[in-house]
Amino acid sequence: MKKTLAILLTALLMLSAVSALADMSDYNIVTKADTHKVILDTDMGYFGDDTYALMILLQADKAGYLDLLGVTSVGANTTIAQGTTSILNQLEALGRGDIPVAMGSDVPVMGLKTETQMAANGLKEIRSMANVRKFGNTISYDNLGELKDETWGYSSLKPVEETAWEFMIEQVHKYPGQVTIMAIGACTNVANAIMQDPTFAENTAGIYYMGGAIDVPGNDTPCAERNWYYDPESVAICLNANFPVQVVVPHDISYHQRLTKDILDNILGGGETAYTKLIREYAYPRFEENPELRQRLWDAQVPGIFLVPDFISETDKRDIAMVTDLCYAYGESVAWAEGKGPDSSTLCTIVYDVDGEAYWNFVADLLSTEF
Ligand SMILES: [Ca+2]
Repeated sequence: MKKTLAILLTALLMLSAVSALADMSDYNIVTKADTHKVILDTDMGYFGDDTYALMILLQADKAGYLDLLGVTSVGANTTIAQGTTSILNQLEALGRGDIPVAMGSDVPVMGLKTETQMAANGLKEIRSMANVRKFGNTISYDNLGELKDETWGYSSLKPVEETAWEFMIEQVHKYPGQVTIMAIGACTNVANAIMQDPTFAENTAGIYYMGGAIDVPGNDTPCAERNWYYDPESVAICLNANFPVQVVVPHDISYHQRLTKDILDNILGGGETAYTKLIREYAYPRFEENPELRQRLWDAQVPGIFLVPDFISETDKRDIAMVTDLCYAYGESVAWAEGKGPDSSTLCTIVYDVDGEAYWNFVADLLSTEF
């Protein structure tokens, strides 16, 4: 009798596992781990859009949809020290200490502009720039001083010895033609990789950026979006490098894609996983307190359109160039119709929007499934 019950229970468990996976088979996932490797280059915080991008990649890695080779920290929204700590803490909380973390740079390739230079051109000094200027090398990922996040503290995980760009170069040559860089912070690390190794870009599978403001005003200045404003020269270096593919998810997408309580309810309504547990603990309370909250999303769309390009609802090819002259337009991504840009511009695929409902149903299924 006991044996029959055990068989029955096993059969039921298998059935539920199959049905969980069957949900995923509804999606047209075009990538697989054998051939699609990813490095996430991120200005990570806690439960901003970078966290969702990381979670999607970790689960896609676990499911065999792609191979997440590592996560690298870069400037833009945060300092390297803070960003590295955030990556390590969240990887540890999600039980993914197996993913290598490499530290990059929060100092733009041409250095930070001086306060005088910025003021003279009406340019805004954002908080992370001020923090890099103020704290510089006095902080590290395991000693953040007054920038320490008291809720999270420090992780027991450690970054690897290599710099972010050394890690990128090494991995790209290990898997030529297979590694996609997802640059969801400033482009400093990627530019450093390009400058250190002239064959770097051509040996990748391509680059997906979150950056630039195409048909909308910037969010740091009227001209410039945060990630690309932080280090415009690095963006120019990347755009001019010979990546086989350049895909841009610009600031424009955040006008359409917002995280809502309904979306989180949908994610939390599925099976319980390390991901849903963390979301319930750290993300959900803000939405419970204010059910009308609509959190802007930028980076969170990047991994999903890589896995399932069918989610893309509005796209275009444009010639893009970056303004690096020190003037009011510093950091502006200028875009022309295909073939109409100057010689120094680069043809990029722009993703303005996704089918949000399908996208977040996918994320809910992905994050609430045990793979
Ligand atoms: Ca980011």
